[in-house]
Amino acid sequence: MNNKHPAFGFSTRAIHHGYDPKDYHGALVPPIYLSATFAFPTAEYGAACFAGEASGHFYTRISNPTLALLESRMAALENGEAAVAFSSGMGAIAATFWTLLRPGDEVIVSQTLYGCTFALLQGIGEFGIKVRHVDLTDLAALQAALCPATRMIYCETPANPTLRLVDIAAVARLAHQQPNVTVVVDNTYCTPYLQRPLELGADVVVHSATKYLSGHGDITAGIAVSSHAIAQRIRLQGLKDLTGAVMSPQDAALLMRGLKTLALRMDRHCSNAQAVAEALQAHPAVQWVTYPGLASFPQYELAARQMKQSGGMIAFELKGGIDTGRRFMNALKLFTRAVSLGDAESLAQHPASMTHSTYTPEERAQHGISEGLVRLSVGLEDVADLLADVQQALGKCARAVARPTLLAAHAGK
Ligand code: 4LM
Repeated sequence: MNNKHPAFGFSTRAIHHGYDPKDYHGALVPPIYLSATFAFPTAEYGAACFAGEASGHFYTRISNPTLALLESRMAALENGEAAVAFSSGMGAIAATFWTLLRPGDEVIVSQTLYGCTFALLQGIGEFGIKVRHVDLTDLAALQAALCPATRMIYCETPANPTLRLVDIAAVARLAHQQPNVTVVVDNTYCTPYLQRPLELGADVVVHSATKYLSGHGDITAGIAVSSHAIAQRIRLQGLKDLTGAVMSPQDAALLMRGLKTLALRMDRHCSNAQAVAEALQAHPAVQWVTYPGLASFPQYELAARQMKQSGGMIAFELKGGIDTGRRFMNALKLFTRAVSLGDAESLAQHPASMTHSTYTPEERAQHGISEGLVRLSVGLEDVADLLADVQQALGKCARAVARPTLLAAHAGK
């Protein structure tokens, strides 16, 4: 492991990294620099800033002291050299693609991705970039797909919504046998508390910071973490010129507030999700359940090796498919029916008709997203209350599934 920020533990860095109150009138909490532009002491200094010859903040779309503090903290948590903040996860992903890919390049992407990332890739395909979807759990398939035009390998692990994992170290090893291939990992589901892709050989980590990182469902935000050299390119091309998707300083402050409790929250998300996943697995109305902390999880060994804990996300399907799934969702009283994830509140949604409706039904089948899959983002409530809610909703489904069976049995008499 190549630890660039060795001095303090994870939570200490999440709370303190890069800030000393004595430099800011003793203010315990970093001030928010609400300024779009910054004064030049002289015209010559301004020109030097624009020429990249002088350092310092001069326009918030390029940099801002509040964003800079957040970025240095995120780099410290992901163990990268530098980070760039964005106004959304999609902003971070789009800026990374537009910076690192050019017409004629090829990008290899894992089989299943968040719906808007999938749509973005279809979009960049129209600009002469070839996108190859490959099952990255099959290293022979990856080896076969790599070619001299390959410039990037992109994956989510765990994937949204199937939770399928990619072995980051194995993929990075293979990718880096070839020059000029950048491995980009969307670490939204895990956060750096559970998984640090850069330590496993990835080159760039992207996040929807809308989710666990901020943790309270009150901002949309994104982050890209990498080496100084890649971050500088993403900042000056992808952020400044190609997307303009800059994070607001207020959102950076809210995100830093969220980071202070990230480790505590993730521990609770994981233990609550484990209990809910086990309850689902034990229930007769459930067809299948996928959660990296269940011994039945197909990549259980990889999950244990690559992730510190199993995360807060569950995918499952009820007997009777999506009709029963909708009955389950509508019966929930404590879980909220909503997209997004990583909030204090537990959320339930149906990917095929919501977050992954950007895929056609045929594409969903091809990419392993079943029509009946229900996704849970398990929140921070008391686990007994969550289990009671899931059990009562499952009870309604079990009766609904049992009824036609009983009717059929009666009809047969
Ligand atoms: C959702 N997800 O799944 P912004 N990467 C991953 C994601 O899950 C998302 C983004 C990027 C959901 C949003 C409605 C793995 C988003 C995009 O939403 O642009 O911050 O992140 O429910």
